[in-house]
Amino acid sequence: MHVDYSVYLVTDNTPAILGDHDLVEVVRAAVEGGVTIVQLRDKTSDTAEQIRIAKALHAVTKPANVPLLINDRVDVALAAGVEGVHIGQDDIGKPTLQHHLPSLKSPKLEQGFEPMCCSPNLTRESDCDAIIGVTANSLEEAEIAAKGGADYLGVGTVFATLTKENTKSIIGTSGVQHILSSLAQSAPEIKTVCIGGINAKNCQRVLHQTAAAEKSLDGVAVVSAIMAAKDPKKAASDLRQLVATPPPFA
Ligand code: TZP
Ligand code: MG
Repeated sequence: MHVDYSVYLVTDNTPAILGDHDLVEVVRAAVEGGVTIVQLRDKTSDTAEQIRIAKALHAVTKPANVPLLINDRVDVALAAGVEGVHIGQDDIGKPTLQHHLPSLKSPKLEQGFEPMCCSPNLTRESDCDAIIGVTANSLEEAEIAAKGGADYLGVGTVFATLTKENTKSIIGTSGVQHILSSLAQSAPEIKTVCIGGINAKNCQRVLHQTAAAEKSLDGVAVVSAIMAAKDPKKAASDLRQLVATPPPFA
């Protein structure tokens, strides 16, 4: 499955970000504007509500061929039949990640742990093709996730952000570059996006500064730059265009 990571939207349903907008309508506008992949990140809704939202988002993303991933919740992803999951280091912990990531990727069932598949109805042996993403705040975390078989890494936090206040570490563009340089040797195939404080003003600079590494980013992941925008469609389309264009100072 070819996945375009260039403009990666991570949702947020908190009033501080979403205001009085409707989540599904914001994602619809963002997809129309050109986001290439979407992650449902919902820290407040219960399981049934998350499945309902995931299905509503999938009705928007699937016809546009935009993959939908669910943050943390393999069960929600399976129930909604979406394309994958994104797993945060804080959410399941390093030893668990190290242990379970290979079984998530493996087409073989491991005891007590269902591998993620595009649809719960698919034959797991043959059709397991889920996208698995993992957050990496450091080189160590990146290497563990890469060894475990992650398809992509969300590298960050690049810049301070109000969206996720308890972020462990701000690594800046130099931190991203450090991780990319090492991955160029150890996991050249793995895809990478950066996250944390990325917006239309800084995305080209971030891509440019980190591309000095032997491995360049495959895209930028944003929450507030689209979810909190007055016009999410325009915000998405601006980002898409900026990411595809070499910066004027290059
Ligand atoms: N993980 C690291 S930073 C972050 C997440 C989910 C939030 C990024 O939000 P924003 O609004 O794009 O800075
Ligand atoms: Mg998480």
